[in-house]
Amino acid sequence: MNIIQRFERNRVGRDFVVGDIHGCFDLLSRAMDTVGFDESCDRLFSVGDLVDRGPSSHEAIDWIAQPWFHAVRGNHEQMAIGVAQGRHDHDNYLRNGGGWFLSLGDDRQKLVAAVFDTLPIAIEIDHAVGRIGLVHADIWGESWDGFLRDMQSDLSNSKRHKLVEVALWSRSRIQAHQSGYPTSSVSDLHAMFVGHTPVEKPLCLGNVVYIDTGAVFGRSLTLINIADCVSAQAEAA
Ligand SMILES: [Mn+2]
Repeated sequence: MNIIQRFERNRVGRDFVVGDIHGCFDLLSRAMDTVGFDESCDRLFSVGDLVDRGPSSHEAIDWIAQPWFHAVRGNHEQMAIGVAQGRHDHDNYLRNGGGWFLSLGDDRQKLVAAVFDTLPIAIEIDHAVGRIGLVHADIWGESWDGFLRDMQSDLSNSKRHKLVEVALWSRSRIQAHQSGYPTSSVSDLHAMFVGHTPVEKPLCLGNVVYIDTGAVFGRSLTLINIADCVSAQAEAA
């Protein structure tokens, strides 16, 4: 399993981050047109959950193949991998919008799952605003470097499984916020972008930015130029 993929600073173009796509690639294309996305120099980073529920999940592997498109793994990609490996319940995946995947032949399922299996748990970007982290749901603990160190250390399978569960499924931080508890920032990063839990508009909890604005539920797809997240944080502070 690929834990972390690191990117050097983009000195020629812009870096964007997009919320959970869930098969709404038509919305993504339109959002990219709006910002004048330039495939020759700009980069697009995704917080995962490219597939399920929406109309065009089958396009995901074509997007992943683009040299300017980089995604972390979401729990929905993980479910597809689990189905192809005989570890995840079909009915459960069907209820979660995986019908498009379940209707593929065995060979095609294995091929698509192998592509999803290349997606890292975390992405780190060196950006002019500072160090940027992406993970689908959250990290364990309050240190980015500590979490990555733990993930890459010599762990038992069950301990690693727990850390992956947090990265792909956790809602603890936002639920604590919704219950009125104070939230803290993640150290070692300027900002950490996450998806997974739909919010009405991008929400900053400390330096953790929630950007799944429910595109597949008829709300909006959030596409952010990372250079603008200096002001986003200032507004939230
Ligand atoms: Mn998710």
